[in-house]
Amino acid sequence: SYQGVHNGTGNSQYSGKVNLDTTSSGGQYTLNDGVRGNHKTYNLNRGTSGTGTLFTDADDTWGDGTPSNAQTAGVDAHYGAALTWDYYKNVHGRSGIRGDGVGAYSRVHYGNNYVNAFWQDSCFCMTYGDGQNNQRPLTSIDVAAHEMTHGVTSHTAKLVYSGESGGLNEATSDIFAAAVEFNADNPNDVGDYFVGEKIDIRGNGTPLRYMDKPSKDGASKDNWYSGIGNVDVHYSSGVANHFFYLLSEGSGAKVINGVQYDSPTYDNKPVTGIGRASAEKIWFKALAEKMHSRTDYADARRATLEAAADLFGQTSAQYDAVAHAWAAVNVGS
Ligand code: ASN
Ligand code: ZN
Repeated sequence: SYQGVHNGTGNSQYSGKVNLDTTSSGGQYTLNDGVRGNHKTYNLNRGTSGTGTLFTDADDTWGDGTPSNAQTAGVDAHYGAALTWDYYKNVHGRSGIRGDGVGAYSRVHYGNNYVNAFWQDSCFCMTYGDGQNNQRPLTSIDVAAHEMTHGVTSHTAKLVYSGESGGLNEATSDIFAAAVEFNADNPNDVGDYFVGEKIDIRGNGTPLRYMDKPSKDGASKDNWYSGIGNVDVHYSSGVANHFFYLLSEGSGAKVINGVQYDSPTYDNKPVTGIGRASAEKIWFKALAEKMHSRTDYADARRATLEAAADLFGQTSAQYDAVAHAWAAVNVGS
């Protein structure tokens, strides 16, 4: 759920009309979230360095839902950061990316027609391009949560961004992107196991990634194989995304929030899901307490089994489901 004071109102591009937490200063309002570690949102105005200008507004009503209004991307980014903050705080008891209550900051309108978004440890900040023709800023809830989660990973397991650990790093961002979107409970952006379905990065309405069957994107891997460490981390992530989907929802056909999924298994054995909430708890505990910079898929299996044992016991259905879900993506003992 979305907490805070909500003095402001935003007209976002992807999530409808949203509440915002802003700060009143000198007769104006700024996109500075005083209830979430002073997380600020800046307008780079197509620049590529520094912080540009902090968004300000006279009446605390921001954006108009279209990319022609410069505030709109700021609304989506500020809202996504707030939802992600609330998710880590409410669900995992973590206060901010470092767990110290200090906010990061967001920068929108990076460059010209820039079709990406990214997290940087160096600035403790996340940055968003405006997409094709500067019409589709990469500021949807799931993309914001994905980027902010890179910060969380950097301050927990510190998974190295290459090889199998890189795939696990990417998957961690996709897993919590889905979790934040589900937890947001926003009728204009309902939860799903896709990444980037709102930003239409391909221009044909398809998502950037699919967690139930990652290979649907034409590049991501559904199952582990020897040598997967040599593929791009955004595709080797498919194995863990698929694991997480199976652990949460189980194999086979399923409709969630009106969306049809159909998740296959490598071993052709069915997997019974344990629900998102338990799966999220297991992945977070594994990330925060069991994984390290060089964790590979075999290590991730052990880490999540240990987390499941700690949380639910070694004879629990949850523990068994973790083992079955890893077997279903070809990660064995
Ligand atoms: N948007 C990409 C990501 O967060 C940027 C990158 O390749 N690191 O994964
Ligand atoms: Zn990423």
